[in-house]
Amino acid sequence: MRVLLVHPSPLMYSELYLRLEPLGVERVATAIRAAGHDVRLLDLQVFTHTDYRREIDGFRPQAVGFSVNYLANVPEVLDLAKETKRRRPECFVFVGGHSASFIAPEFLEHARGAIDCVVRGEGEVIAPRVLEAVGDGKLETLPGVVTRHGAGPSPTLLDDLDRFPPARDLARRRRKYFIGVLDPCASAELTRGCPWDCSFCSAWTFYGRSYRQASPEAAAEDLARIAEPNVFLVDDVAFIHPEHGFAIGREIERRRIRKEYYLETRCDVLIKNEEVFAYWKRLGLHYMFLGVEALDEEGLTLLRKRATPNENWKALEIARRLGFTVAINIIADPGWDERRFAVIREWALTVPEVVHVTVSTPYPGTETWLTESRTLATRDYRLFDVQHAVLPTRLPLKRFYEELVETQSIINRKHLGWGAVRKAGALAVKSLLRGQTNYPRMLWKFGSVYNPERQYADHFRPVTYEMRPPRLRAGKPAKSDLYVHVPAPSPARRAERNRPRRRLHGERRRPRGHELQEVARSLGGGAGGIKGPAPIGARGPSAHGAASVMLLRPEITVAPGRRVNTAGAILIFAERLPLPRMTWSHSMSVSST
Ligand code: B12
Ligand code: SF4
Repeated sequence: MRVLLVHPSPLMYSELYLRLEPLGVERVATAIRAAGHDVRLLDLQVFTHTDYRREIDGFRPQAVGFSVNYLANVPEVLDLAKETKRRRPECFVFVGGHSASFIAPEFLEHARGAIDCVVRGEGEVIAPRVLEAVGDGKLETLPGVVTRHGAGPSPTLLDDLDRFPPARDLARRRRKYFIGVLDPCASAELTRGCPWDCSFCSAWTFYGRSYRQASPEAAAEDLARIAEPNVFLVDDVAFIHPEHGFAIGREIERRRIRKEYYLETRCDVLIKNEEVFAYWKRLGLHYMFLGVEALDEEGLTLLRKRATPNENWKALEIARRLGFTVAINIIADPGWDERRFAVIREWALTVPEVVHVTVSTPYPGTETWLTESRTLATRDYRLFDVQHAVLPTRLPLKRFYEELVETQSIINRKHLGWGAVRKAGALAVKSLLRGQTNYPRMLWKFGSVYNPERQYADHFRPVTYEMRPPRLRAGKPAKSDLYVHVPAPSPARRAERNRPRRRLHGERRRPRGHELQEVARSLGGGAGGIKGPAPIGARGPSAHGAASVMLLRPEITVAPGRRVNTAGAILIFAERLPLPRMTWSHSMSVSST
């Protein structure tokens, strides 16, 4: 099949500071390619909609897959999906990615048939299976897949991060990818997921609070394959386990890989694991993003950062001592007034770090989405990009943007424009000499991207697609309302499940009548099906897959091979039986036959 994978356009933030390769799509591309498909990738961060149309007409894809990590890209993808179906009605259109996973039914509703399915969760394993199932009418039985006709079971996690390394060869115009002075810059992933649970973040809810690591060999192998001199590590929190960081580092040294790195981590992780960061400094790690988010205790508690202001300052001191260039982010609350903005400005000018200010934004998939008691001031997806205020502001909206942009620009003058030209100039010249223009351009673009008039005017654009409002609730929401990947049971729960069953005399739950009837019916019916009464251990097909007859009621003792009545004693088990609660009868009956 000819498959086109598409990453949508950049958001405001990426218009200025960075533009990075779509690593998730590249990994999905590897998996699809391994299944024998002809795959192309188009990144609209560096290509245009005209290029997209050209690709649709020239490549004539039989399937188009859109990546929607960012909520603000939803309208763009809906419009492109509709246009694609108009041009090529037979083309299969599917959507995956972080944000799409949290709003699948709503996405399909807006699409009015232009999107065949939304694939929730990680895409590597399931995407090839989706393509295999195109046209067979059973798409919605696959894990994580949602169509207008139904939804499959919860998505499953990739068992091994080493599988499916990114297909970087498919990302064209790679020289366009950069982050600040790291120009050009590739991306890589050493770990996936996050064990913390900050209330404003959906990284942990997407991955069901899981945390996985690539093997040091595979991680280094992947870095060695990268042609660019710089690498952005996309991990949510780098070096949670220092031994993993050291092991990758040793592989990097062994292979003599020389790159400059940028990564993101938490303040408490830097404090606890200072040595691994110091080690990586020697390997080429010069830039890091530290999740500070708020300056005061109250703000940090509200965000459930599980960090104190003291820890944050200590981490900044460590980073300075180790010689890192650090970027930090402060989340501006829409309730801020002029005084509060002034405090942030003053503070930001006294510290050497690069300070970003973003606006507090409840996203589907976060706890704040369900608990934020202020009603949304807008339901326009495009404004959910952390640069717009989507909750009511205490200041008049226009005034809020003036304060926000004023704060951002004063802070920016520290690092961009004429004020910093001496420092930045040499690096810009170096970039230009290498034929790279991303960083030098960034130095002068601030005013055209961040502009209170523009941000205010964005609220008055006609809205074609409106977000479904959250179902507000008091208190902590149930985890089941948040997760995409449902967490695996804890070791204690797993041990309990796997405990050998000695419950031969009625201490367990009896199967409900309708379950028995359903299984008995399926075993009894159909050509070749087992007709009751049947011997214990007999095998045959059933409506639920291969089934075998087993003892269910232990108080009836039956010698192996003896016939029992399906109504009284029985049954099962089937490979694909959709009655997981009956699994216990399998182990019980095994021990009794
Ligand atoms: C790296 C990263 C970035 C990179 C850019 C990555 C890129 N080019 O797409 C940078 C630093 C530029 C960035 C910027 C921003 N980011 Co960001 N980012 C991340 C981060 C930490 C990891 C993403 C990643 O690369 N993961 C690794 C790859 C392998 O996974 P993946 O992309 O999710 O892909 C997998 C699945 O999603 C799925 N999949 C993806 N695409 C497709 C397509 C199909 C067809 C299928 C079937 C499956 C599929 O399969 C993939 C493999 O398993 C996530 C948090 C997270 N853990 O997801 C936040 C995150 C996505 N970012 C977020 C935000 C808010 C932003 C910004 C708006 C603001 C900011 N200051 O951070 C900007 C805007 C960026 C833009 N597009 O213009 C939010 C998204 C919120 C939302 N719901 O919209 C997240 C969730 C972080 C958070 N705090 O909650 N980001
Ligand atoms: S903000 Fe960082 S530490 Fe908190 S849950 Fe998200 S990724 Fe984890």
